[in-house]
Amino acid sequence: MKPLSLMAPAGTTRVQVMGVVNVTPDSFYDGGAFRDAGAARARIDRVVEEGAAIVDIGGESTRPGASPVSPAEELDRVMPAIEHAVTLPVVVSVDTSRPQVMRAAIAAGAHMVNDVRALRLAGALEAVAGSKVATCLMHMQGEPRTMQQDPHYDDVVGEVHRFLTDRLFACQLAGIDRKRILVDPGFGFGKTLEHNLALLAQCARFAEIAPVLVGLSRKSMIGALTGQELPSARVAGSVAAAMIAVQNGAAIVRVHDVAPTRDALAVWQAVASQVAPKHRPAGRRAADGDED
Ligand code: 9MG
Repeated sequence: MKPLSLMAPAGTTRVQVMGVVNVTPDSFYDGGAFRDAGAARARIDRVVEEGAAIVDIGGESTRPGASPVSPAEELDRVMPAIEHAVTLPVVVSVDTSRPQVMRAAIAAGAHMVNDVRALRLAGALEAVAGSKVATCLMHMQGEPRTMQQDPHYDDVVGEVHRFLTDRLFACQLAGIDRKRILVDPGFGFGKTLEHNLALLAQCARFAEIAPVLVGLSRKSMIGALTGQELPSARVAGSVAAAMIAVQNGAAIVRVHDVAPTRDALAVWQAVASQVAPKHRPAGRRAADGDED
């Protein structure tokens, strides 16, 4: 199948929705409901029907406190789902940090590697460089098991910006064309609520580096801001956060709730594509012959 385009053409504002498919038994966000291969296929079909341009398939939880799984287990979880997804009209992303999983997914036809470790594991840069796939480089301070224990930055936006710039440079040195690269500030990955809010408010800074992908969906920062304990009750807050990110320059939003995000984006997109009339000083009315 022909790979679908990931990036909107320059000068356009087409924002894309990436639907989350966690094939894990312990996902914080969806209760691991999609671990069974049939259920994972049904979830992928639903995400595509609801309008996701990209599906992001992961077999290892990266939620705070999560422990790693073996490479064999990760492959067992994700490969059947990837083999199904590549038969559908959607960009297929594999959410992994392991080069062997990247290679297997790419060989099966995946179009993108989403790596919360920004291709820092040995062999990961080479796995992507030896292919034509797109990649998302995410910032994370620490490792999932301990990252939320005491995150600290002197200047969170500056430090995340520097990290992503350095990783982009490392990718280019390894032979990955920068047109294939997206960056992600990594909301909730070794960050307090204040860090996350600063990053969201200044998301446009990261768009200076590369197209920006954000994942805010159902995260604890949304719970903290709304008082919603249950991740499934955080949909409205998540959609609001995604729209703020888009307003601040994000190109791709990674979400659990595709349909409500798609609808909110349709409204945003309609307004964003309006051409603003020229400002007239107060008290002056348009007259025939006025140039506009
Ligand atoms: C896998 N995963 C979980 N959260 C994520 C986020 O915020 N961004 C990206 N790129 N991947 C994520």
